[in-house]
Amino acid sequence: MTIAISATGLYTPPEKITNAELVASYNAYVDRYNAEHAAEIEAGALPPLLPSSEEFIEKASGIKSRYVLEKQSSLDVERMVPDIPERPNEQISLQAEVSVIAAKQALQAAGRAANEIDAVICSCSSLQRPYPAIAIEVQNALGAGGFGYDMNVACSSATFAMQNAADIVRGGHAASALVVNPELTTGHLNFRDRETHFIFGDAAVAVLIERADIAPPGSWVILGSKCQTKFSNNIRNNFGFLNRCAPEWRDMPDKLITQQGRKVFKEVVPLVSDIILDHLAELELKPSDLKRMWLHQANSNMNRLIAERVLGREATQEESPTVLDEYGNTAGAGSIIAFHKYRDDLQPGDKGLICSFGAGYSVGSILVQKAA
Ligand code: CO8
Repeated sequence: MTIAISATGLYTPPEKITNAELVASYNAYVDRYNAEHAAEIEAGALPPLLPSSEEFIEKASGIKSRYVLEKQSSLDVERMVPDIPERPNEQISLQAEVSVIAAKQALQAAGRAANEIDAVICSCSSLQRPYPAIAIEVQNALGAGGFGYDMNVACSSATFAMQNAADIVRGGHAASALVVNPELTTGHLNFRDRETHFIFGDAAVAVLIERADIAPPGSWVILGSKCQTKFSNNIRNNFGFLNRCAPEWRDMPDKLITQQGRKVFKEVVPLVSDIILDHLAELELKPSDLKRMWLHQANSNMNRLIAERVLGREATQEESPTVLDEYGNTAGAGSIIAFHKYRDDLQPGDKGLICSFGAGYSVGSILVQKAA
């Protein structure tokens, strides 16, 4: 059975933080910390905090700004955490709300009514609660049928869920399956950490996966998908339900995202490019068959190297589009935002690659072809 991506949707939060604003806030925090600990620093008992820099951020990552759910408190030196009030159980949860916005866009683009959806998967790097599943809340809010469940594969959440959705449709359990990926990353970002404070932004995406025979014109046939994982501690977040059983460690920085960025960079570039080349070979495709690569949006230098290893030459911006400069790293949503924004100019028969990579490590590669 042939499976297709019928449509996508994107929720972009209304507020944006530029590198200049982010660095000004972080450096004000550093000045205050160093002044407060001047005696210990002077005595050599405590290292001073070092300032962050706009030049470093743009050169090292390619990020110029990011959209966020809540800007003021994230930048407020007194707080440096977004202010997101808890909602009563009777109100739709935030992750379900942003998922529904993205999902409605995808349904409208496909001309599909919500009650024609038979499965909803909510997949993202941080879920706001264990249960009831956000996916079931989205299913209910949309008026979709069938079943829903949540999953988490960090930055590969969307692509792994797309493979699940395609398998559900291929197995005859659904004709239309919806994947939502609400990445509210700033809730788990340490704005007081120089190494990571600039990396992440918030966004939500939705992808509608269907039997190709019912998909609308201009959909994208899935030629194949390949998911691979390899254990690594280099990107880690120790937040979880057992934290309350060891309360002395509950608010430590390891309960937010931490990473060894340089190690990740060095290990993930060859891992991802080899998986893409293997995937192409398995489907008897050549790198030159790819008109476009919608790569995970973590680091523009990483993407340049991966594209170069795959194509055997440097890729143009058109061949490997970037949204990272505007959105920052939106975890699982990055490659889908690129696919959402940069695909309309391609022609029927054109082939492309959606590829995510991140914590786990995890890599999700999906080869697609534009249908007539
Ligand atoms: N400002 C100024 N200087 C800085 C800063 C800063 N903010 N940060 C570090 N430096 C300094 C360092 O101290 C170092 O100085 P020195 O040379 O004197 O020691 C120098 O700059 C170089 O530091 P690095 O080697 O760390 O710099 P890199 O060039 O490696 O760039 C990056 C750092 C940008 C982090 C880069 O390594 C990178 O992007 N790596 C890949 C990371 C990646 O792909 N991660 C995937 C994460 S996505 C995922 O799966 C997580 C999902 C969960 C998301 C939700 C959570 C919120």
